[in-house]
Amino acid sequence: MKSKCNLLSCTVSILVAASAAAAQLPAGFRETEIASGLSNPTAMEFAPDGRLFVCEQGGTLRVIKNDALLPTPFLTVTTDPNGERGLLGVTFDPAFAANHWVYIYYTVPGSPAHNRVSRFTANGDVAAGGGTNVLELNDLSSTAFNHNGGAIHFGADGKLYIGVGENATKTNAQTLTNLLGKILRINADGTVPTDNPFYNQASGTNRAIWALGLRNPFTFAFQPGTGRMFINDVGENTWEEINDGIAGSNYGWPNCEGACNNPSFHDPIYQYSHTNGCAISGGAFYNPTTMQFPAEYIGVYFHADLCGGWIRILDPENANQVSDFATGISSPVDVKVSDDGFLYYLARGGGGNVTRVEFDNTNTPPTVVTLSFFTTPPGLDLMLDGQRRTTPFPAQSVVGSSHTLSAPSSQRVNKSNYRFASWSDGGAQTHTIVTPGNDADYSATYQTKGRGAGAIRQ
Ligand SMILES: [Ca+2]
Repeated sequence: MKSKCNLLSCTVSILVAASAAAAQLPAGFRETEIASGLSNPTAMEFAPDGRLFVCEQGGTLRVIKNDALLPTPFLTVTTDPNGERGLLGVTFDPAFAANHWVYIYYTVPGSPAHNRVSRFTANGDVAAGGGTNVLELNDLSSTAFNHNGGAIHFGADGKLYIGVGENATKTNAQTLTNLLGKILRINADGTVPTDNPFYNQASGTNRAIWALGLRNPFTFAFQPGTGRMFINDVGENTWEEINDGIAGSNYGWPNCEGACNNPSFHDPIYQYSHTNGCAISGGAFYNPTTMQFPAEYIGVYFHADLCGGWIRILDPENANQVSDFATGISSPVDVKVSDDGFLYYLARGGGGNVTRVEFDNTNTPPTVVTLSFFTTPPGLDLMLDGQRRTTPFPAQSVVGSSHTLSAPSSQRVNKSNYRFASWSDGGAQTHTIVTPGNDADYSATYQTKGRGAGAIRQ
């Protein structure tokens, strides 16, 4: 599918046929739908306090608190929701706990319309008062409603980074005279840091340009701990890109889509073709405060594709190798990892929902059963894994594990001599048992030897 089908508007047709069927996940993982009925959701972000904020394209910012979608929006802005425009991004000030500042990216309606970053102050679960405009972006085309970007996140340097699309005018991506087709970097108050890479080449607001040559950086992410940045750039006809976010980089659009081996441009660290999807649409590193997934997931980069309906993982520690994670998701637009170690995905299809993926570690510990060992007559000894023990005795054992069980040939107890005769399970005198799924008994029958009726003569 070609992405001339726009990033968000393309999903309208998908949405019609969508159902909220569960995703297919790797063994050991399960998922739970946390919220549904979200209207054309576009992006989500966790507040430092664990609440999950979700943007609806039409201008409402919703709050999911304690696994419940609150009926009252955090805020509603008047926006232009045509095509890929609308409320497209949300993030939280690094000092949110103290200042309660929430930032959004949305399209201000008008002739022409333009995109804006605005800051609101939280009062509990709703915004108190109106917004403070932090950054006004360039006027948008009156005919092209696509390629708006919209992702906003704070870097480890405390600066606000903003992904801006080229609004379907390809040349925008290569000029330092506007903010379109770029990653921007600003201070939280909207001023431009003087150490920005093009500060001395660009003028005015364009000094906010931090990287260029992008088509539609709809999503990007910072890795907790390292501060490393991955930028997802939505391609046109062939390639979806994951790019290493490096100050001053030119990522090549429109001179190239995907890798082009031109030293003027930074090639993507990974690209996939449109045989696998149509638009890369969400990124999150798995570096939570509390690990919930198995150790091999530490540091991987979850990313999704809108039309492919999948989430895959890229492993930066393993040569950027990519492997499957989830499939069967109806138009995923964002993925996030919570501090407590769960993966959340935001799906535009299926009526608009947020789903949490958990690793089902309750089934992971090996199952233990009790094996009980007896002799007839009771009180004789047996050898379990080389240790001689007097019957009867129990032993805890992991299902499926092996043990060596042996009955001494002859034993003398209370002045009587006994000789091994048989095992209850039919095994040889020394044999291997594999622990079954349930508690089990093993009994050795001995016969007396020497004098007495029924004794075996030596
Ligand atoms: Ca590129």
